[in-house]
Amino acid sequence: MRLRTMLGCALLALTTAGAVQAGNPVFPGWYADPEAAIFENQYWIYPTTSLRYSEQQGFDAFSSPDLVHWTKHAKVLDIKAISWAKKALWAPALVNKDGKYYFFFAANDIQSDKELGGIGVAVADKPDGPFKDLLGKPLIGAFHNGAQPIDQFVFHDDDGTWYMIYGGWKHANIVRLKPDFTGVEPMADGTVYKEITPEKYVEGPLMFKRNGHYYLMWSEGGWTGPDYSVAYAIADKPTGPFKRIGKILQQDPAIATGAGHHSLFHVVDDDSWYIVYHRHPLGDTDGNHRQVAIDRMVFDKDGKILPVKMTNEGVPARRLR
Ligand code: FUB
Repeated sequence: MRLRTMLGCALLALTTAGAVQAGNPVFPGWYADPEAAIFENQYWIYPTTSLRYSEQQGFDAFSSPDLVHWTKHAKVLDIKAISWAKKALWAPALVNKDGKYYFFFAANDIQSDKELGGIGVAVADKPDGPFKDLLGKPLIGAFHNGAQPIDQFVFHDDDGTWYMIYGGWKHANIVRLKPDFTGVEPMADGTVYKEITPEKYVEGPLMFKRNGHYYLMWSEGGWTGPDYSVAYAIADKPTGPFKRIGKILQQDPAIATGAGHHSLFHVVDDDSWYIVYHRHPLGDTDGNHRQVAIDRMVFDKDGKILPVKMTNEGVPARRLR
């Protein structure tokens, strides 16, 4: 049995053992594509506002000291700060570099190279903004290898290289970012936009490195429906080749549907991993009714990711040291 209570912004759950848990969804509201980041000893989540495209006019952020108590930071990036953006602000990707916070986003949902839009980048001095457009134009404003310029993820390799993995419309590219994030530059073999699309890939890529191996994760299926899900592959290089291993997150008829477009918290103290993702409430067929949830992600002894068990309880309180 669990008791639910509203405390501040967070919907909390008390287990019979008395432990405080987040409860899923972790904060109220329709939000999607959550980006998880750890900044200034706090957990941060930067989601897409899951509204009609014309109403997606800014990004809120959420911070927490313990994965349970969340504080909302409204409109940390406002569309008014991006002269070329009109609608469809999607899928944040955040990094901290040299004391500045960089907020990569997609805007305008462009359908061809004739339209203005794509992936942009904004910068701020603090994780809660206010973020200002860095370039005054898209960083990637055209289709390459068939990939719609959306759903960017920024990966910092341990050799110091900054990569961006991105792409909608069933194509994923990897690019090497200039160190000041003002553009892209060729990789060692001269390629600028390298396609790394794995089997069944749709959108929402993410990369991390663990024990010397590069993991590529992505979403499959359609984001408005119940079959949206997350799969992964492992390679020896960030540029692949990536051979699909299988799904690790998908709908559960007892919990929620359409679980996908995720990111990860990695707590290095004890090498624990949390998957932050969006999902639809059971029985709700409105494609924009997406909510952010957190559950544990676990590896087996061989480094394979075990299937994620979605929960209503969420995860126990976990402070950063
Ligand atoms: O939220 C807008 C779009 O929905 C994202 O860019 C896709 O990945 C899907 O989650």
